[in-house]
Amino acid sequence: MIIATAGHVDHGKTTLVRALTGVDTDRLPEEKRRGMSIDLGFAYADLGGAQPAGFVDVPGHERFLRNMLVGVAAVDFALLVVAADDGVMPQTREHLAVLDLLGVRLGAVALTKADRVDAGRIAQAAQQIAALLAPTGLQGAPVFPLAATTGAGVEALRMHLAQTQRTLAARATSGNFRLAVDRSFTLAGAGLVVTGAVFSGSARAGDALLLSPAGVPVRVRAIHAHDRPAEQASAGMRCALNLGGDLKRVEVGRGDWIVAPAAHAPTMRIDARLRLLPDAGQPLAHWTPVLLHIGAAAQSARVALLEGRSLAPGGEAHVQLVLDRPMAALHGDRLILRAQASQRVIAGGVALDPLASDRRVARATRLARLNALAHGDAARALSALLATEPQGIALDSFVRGRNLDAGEAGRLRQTVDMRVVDAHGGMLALASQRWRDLLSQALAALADWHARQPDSLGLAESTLASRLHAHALPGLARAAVQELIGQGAILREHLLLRLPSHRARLPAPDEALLARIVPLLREAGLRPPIVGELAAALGMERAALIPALDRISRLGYLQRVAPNRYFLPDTVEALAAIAAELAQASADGEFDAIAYRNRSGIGRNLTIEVLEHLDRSGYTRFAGGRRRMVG
Ligand SMILES: Nc1nc2c(ncn2[C@@H]2O[C@H](COP(=O)(O)OP(=O)(O)O)[C@@H](O)[C@H]2O)c(=O)[nH]1
Ligand SMILES: [Mg+2]
Repeated sequence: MIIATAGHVDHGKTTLVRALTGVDTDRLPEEKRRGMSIDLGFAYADLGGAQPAGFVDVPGHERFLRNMLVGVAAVDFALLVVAADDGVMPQTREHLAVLDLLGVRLGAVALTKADRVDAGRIAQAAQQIAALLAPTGLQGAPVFPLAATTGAGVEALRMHLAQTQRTLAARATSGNFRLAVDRSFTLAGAGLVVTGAVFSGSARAGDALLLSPAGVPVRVRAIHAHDRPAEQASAGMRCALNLGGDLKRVEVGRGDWIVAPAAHAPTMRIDARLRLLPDAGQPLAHWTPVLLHIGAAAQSARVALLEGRSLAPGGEAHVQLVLDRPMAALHGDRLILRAQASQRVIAGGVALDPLASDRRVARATRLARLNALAHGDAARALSALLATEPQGIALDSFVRGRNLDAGEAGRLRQTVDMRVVDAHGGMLALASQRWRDLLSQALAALADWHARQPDSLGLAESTLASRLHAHALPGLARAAVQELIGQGAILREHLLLRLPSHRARLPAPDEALLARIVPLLREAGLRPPIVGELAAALGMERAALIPALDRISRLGYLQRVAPNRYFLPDTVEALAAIAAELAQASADGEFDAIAYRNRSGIGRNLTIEVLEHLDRSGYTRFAGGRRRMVG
């Protein structure tokens, strides 16, 4: 269990932590001199649980709010400290607002300096505090009047903490490992040590992790959890990791994350649900500059409003946070915003889409998307998302943004009624119904073609793909066609697709002519005769042959590769196979025309014509004097 203090400066936070743990957390010389906490203090105390409880003592002075925000970023329990003589003060309110925005629901109030006031004042202060807590997540938290300097009343608080620790369920270690670094230092003989709270997952000595958002590989050498050597660092613990790796050229410190590679997702745009505090002062305008805090990190950002022209104090809205440099964030991360001018906390919320796009999408679509993402359960979120995205969802980035580990991602694929397609270098998830629609569209488009062009053998794959309502993603249309071919619902003959029931018929004279042409072309192998030679062999006029060849080609029985030369579809496929072999055999997957000429033996001029035909037919792509296979 991690417990953090909160409250106004001089109300007795540090004194209380010392009374509970025996540790003076004001360890900096400047803190000693000024008698005031500046940075975070850490202490551990055995409350009788399986593990010591971790205490984070935060500074109360408004100038050190940045440090306070780091201290409370990952707490199970908030200890709000209010001096009985002063009562509620500005940082009492501000710290409470922060705890509320972070979603902290477990806590207690220490009413300190009870030795300085009478019972009437204690009752009055307790009442004031209860009213302050009422609209927050800490509503009804118990109040413990005490004097930390004498120890009076401290035992009751300690027993309450021990009782809470016993009943607090161990935090689920789901997700991939993430630790928010709040300190780093070098230990003689050991090297770099970072400390911080583990937000999710677990790690063991020997694990290969990443420094995020920088992306530098590190290795865990040793682990301390709650001040003791440990096998494992798990969610809900404060840990120190001794790290190895090539860390000479990088600075590691507060605000960095140490994460499992699967949780590394630096981002420049975060879509979030935001709540503006009732006492934020003024409405939040579009493009307001802010300081954004996530975990132990803070950096400047702009708030782009996704709904409405401005957000009124006390209101909630979807926003996009636009960053000036990459930040590590994942779905569900709590965020706090401070006004850049006043440095005051003005708003907070939760990250919904950490890998948000800058694509301009219709407002309604975008809001539907964010509402889908707001589901706490990943399977429900994905199902809702699939309903809003007919072109599919990039499954890998959903899984990464949601911080699902391999097991969770596997279960997701089993639970959600979806079809996952390998399209264009990534896994695309589609609602099952949408996939079935796509398949029936393909069959309908083909049937329609056959009805209109009964003489044609069929449709080229690219033409069929362009007739599906999935133009934005050619890979998706191709996957649908492949699936139908695999099922036998569509046949591929030569380069053309047709329904199994379709039998194309040429007009009788053309059919008779084709029957004489096929053997002549076949006999010529990879290098069919030019039209003049073909006409001579058939005993026909060249001028009469050309229109017949064009008619036959339009229906797919021949292919016009060059103005003067017609090929059998089989021959074109054989020529494409040669291209594929050359590409396969070359290190970079590319080949040039000379290699093709040498391999095919069809001569220089015909090589160029054939290769250009393969480009046009979608077999190959030409760039920089070389070709590679498509798909
Ligand atoms: N009389 C009395 N003084 C206290 C009590 N708790 C703290 N103090 C004094 O209040 C001053 C500020 O305490 P400190 O713990 O530094 O406050 P923080 O700024 O909230 O950490 C110190 O001089 C403490 O000795 C208490 O319960 N009774
Ligand atoms: Mg202090």
